Amino acid sequence: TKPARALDLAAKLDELLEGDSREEQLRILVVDDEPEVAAYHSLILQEAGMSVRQLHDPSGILDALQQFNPDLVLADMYMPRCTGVELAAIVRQLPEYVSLPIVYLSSETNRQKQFSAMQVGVEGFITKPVVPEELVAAVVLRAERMRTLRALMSRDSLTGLYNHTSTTEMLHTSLAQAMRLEENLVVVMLDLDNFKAINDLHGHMAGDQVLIALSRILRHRLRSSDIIGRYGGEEFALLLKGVTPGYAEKLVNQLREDFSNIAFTAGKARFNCTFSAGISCYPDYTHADSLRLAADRALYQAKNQGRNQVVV
Ligand code: GH3
Ligand code: MG
Ligand code: MG
Ligand code: MG
Repeated sequence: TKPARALDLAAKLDELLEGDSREEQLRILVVDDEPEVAAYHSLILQEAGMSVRQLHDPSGILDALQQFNPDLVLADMYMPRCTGVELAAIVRQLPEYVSLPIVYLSSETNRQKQFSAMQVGVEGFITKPVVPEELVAAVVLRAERMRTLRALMSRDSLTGLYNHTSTTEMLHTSLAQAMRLEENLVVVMLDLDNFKAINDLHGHMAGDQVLIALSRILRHRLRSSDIIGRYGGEEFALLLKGVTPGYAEKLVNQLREDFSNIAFTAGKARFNCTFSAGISCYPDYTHADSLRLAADRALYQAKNQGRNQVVV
């Protein structure tokens, strides 16, 4: 049985994701200078279904965070080269880890010492020797909350698509992946046509319905490995992996046609909306910025040539 949801935010996330698959396994980084102790705690968490990485030398913390991207750090409080408090202080200096939960495993019962640990932003203490069920419950609760918060932060609240910041990050990671796998990566920049006029004529709410409709059709038509971002107000970015620009052009043209046939209503008025799109591709362009700029240039050309079209 699942524990009760800690926050209503989880319900908001489910609504945003609309049946998209959520990453399942929670990732936990276990830091302990004693390998047997680390292995024991790891085993408890793994048996509860979590993905665990062990770190025995706390000086490797930043690399471990970067490579493993955990949802929670479970750290021993006393280690020879670096105390748990020092460890937390190092982690908290970096903006991307300010809200990463850190839980101490410790035999420390001294209130003053626990308090000074709390001051560097530690989420809680679990006393050793651990009761496996308690350890699992304490970790799952905090790690799930972190996972939910991260997912919400990466999404746009109107459409549930990736927001500008996470789309930009994914352009970089997808490009690196494409280079590694020697695969194509297609970037599509897509912008609604004369959208200002739609807002002016039919109201902002009707405009919002158009944005939601487009995001739904994109979700339903693209593969789960493709990335769909709301890049700006009425501008979307698609990252399509392992396809040719020619294939992407056909796909986006089909989407364009189907979208243009949707009849929107606002009061008694009925209206349609179209989009223009520009396409670029790795390996034609080999940097994230040049890929995006090339897709932008193609989009600009599509607009100049009369809108409601796709340019490669
Ligand atoms: P073009 O075909 O050249 O792209 O013309 P356009 O009117 O679409 O472009 P412009 O950049 O002039 O206007 C974009 C409009 O998108 C203006 C802005 O109010 C609207 N917009 C941006 N974000 C939202 C939103 O979240 N909801 C609604 N309803 N409108 C939005
Ligand atoms: Mg120790
Ligand atoms: Mg526009
Ligand atoms: Mg625009």
